[in-house]
Amino acid sequence: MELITNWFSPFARKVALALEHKGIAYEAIDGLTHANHALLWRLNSRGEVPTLIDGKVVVSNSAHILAYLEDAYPEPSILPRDAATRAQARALERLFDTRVDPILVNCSLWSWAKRSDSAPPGLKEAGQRDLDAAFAETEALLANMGAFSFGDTPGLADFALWPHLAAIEPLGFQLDASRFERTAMLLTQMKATELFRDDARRTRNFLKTMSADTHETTKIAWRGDRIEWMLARGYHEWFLDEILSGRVIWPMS
Ligand SMILES: N[C@@H](CCC(=O)N[C@@H](CS)C(=O)NCC(=O)O)C(=O)O
Repeated sequence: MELITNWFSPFARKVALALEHKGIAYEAIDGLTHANHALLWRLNSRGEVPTLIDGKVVVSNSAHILAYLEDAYPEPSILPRDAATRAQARALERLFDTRVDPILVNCSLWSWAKRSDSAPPGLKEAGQRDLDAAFAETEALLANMGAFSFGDTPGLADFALWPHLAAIEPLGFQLDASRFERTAMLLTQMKATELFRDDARRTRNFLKTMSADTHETTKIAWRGDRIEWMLARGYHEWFLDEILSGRVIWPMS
């Protein structure tokens, strides 16, 4: 099996965690290097990681890859047993994929991309406000949590949440444990678990080696949810300037 990945991508990390939890061996290929640019676009028509190759089967989009893995390699399962709780696990995945990811990525561009400007005023504060709203929803979805989101072993929701939750404090945001007790407990549990610690180490090591020689660091790939958050929070002029300055990569060839 091959995973077209990138260790900075929360979506690729989600899939890698599911593969590792299921004990499935895979070869990781960084799809976002200059060298693998053509390969990625051949496999994934949006030019995004992750994409999974399992023999003749090629699957893109992290949620679909996890669904494929659960169908093809059901044991150990990464889903709760009953349909209603499965729906809750997927709701958590979607909340972090589409609402939390845009905030963290958009507000952190200045820490990893090559830029000469500063973040527009108020962006970080808007980010924290919207993160708090997302954490409030997370608390409700975690109402019956065990050690992990839906029991005593990690599963789909944990794999989806971890890359984002692990980035909150390093990016200068807060997860207020007095207001978001379950979410904070979950993060503490993950930080004490080898599977998640290994993932964090891999990402830290990757970030030490990433450079303009190997990866695109000036232009930013803008997916729908990330654009939506910028526009919804009033940064349309900033975004227009990004387009006019040629710093946007669109997810279409
Ligand atoms: N919905 C997709 C989103 C994947 C995505 O946004 N991938 C980003 C990295 S986090 C990407 O590959 N962007 C292209 C680029 O950076 O060139 C999924 O869940 O797999």
